[in-house]
Amino acid sequence: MATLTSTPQTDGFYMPAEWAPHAQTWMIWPERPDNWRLNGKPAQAAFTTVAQAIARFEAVTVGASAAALESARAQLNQSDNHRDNFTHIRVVEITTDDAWARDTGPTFVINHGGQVRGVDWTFNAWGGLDGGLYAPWANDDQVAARILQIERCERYRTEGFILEGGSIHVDGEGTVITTEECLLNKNRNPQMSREAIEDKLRAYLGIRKIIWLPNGLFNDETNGHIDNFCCFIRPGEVLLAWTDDPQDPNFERCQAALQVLENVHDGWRDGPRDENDANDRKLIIHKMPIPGPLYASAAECAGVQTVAGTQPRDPGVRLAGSYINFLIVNGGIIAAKFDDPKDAEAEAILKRVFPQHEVVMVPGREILLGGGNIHCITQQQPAASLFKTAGTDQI
Ligand code: KQY
Repeated sequence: MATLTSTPQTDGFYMPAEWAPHAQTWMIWPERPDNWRLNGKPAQAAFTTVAQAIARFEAVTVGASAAALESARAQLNQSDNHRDNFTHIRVVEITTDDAWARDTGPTFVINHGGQVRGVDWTFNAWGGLDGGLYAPWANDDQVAARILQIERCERYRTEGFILEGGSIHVDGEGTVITTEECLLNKNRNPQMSREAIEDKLRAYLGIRKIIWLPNGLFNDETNGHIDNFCCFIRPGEVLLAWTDDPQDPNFERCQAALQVLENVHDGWRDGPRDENDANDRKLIIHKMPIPGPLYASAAECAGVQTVAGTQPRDPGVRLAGSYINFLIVNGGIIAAKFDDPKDAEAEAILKRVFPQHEVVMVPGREILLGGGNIHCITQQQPAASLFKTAGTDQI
């Protein structure tokens, strides 16, 4: 399919909210032994649980290397429980460097005619040679193009502009939320001003309003991705990771984020307006506790191969555990639990803020040991519509 030289914004495309109907969710099989302990076996079991949980609600496609293709297919479609009720999980060959579909997959955009295209951001492994998590990353930078080719979707490529899907959350009505810690980091697009980066977000996400939180979660390996810290649950409402403990290194981060969310003003280019989101709503803010503090055990760290240039594993380093890192699917919420005392409260909050969805909590520790969680390892593909939607002129 064609690589387009225009932008989604000029073509009338925009990124829909995660709760808009999905055609499917994409994942990538974890294989990298210097990130996933014990040659990825426990992570493969954890990814399988996530994939099967999603496949109860919508189709799932998993990319795996040629060498792992058959093993992945067998594991993903094996069921110990005759009551498991998931649809067959498709496995396709994709050569990758690791397993983070949120960040290496395309950001899908739609228009009011029901068409779906994809944005292929340039990827540099969360910082390139300045704090990035591994090198080389050339295979990962090809993932979005490969997925779009498989799906026969037209592609926008932001050549040279670095961004990961985990660093943005949209409400589908014109507002994006992100962090300065990540998008303004000198290891992403150091040559660009904040205004130039905002222009890119408008052009490729079809949004009008940008909410900048100062930081993401403490010790997040991604330089503070928003998807581990704060997300939209519906237009005008956000869920924010929260601690009341002043000793927690997240305390100042949460306070600073709340301050922004409670006082967002004017993100418009064409003149100041006293407003909150792109539709002039004041945000409703829900708080979500942070699990732990969680740490990897010495035994868990010992199972990860040590390779120069790859993120080392150390039991003294706090893990960036979060209940925010969930995926919204068609009719469901797939969220991580950590065998932590706060799991029950997190589940109750998710059920309260998503009363129309079935909340499914699955074990997240093994994914967290690799540096992320359920949202980070998934990428939703919006449903194409054969019929023109009513649409609005607001986007
Ligand atoms: O959380 C993510 N979006 C990616 C984390 C990558 C960690 C690699 N060790």
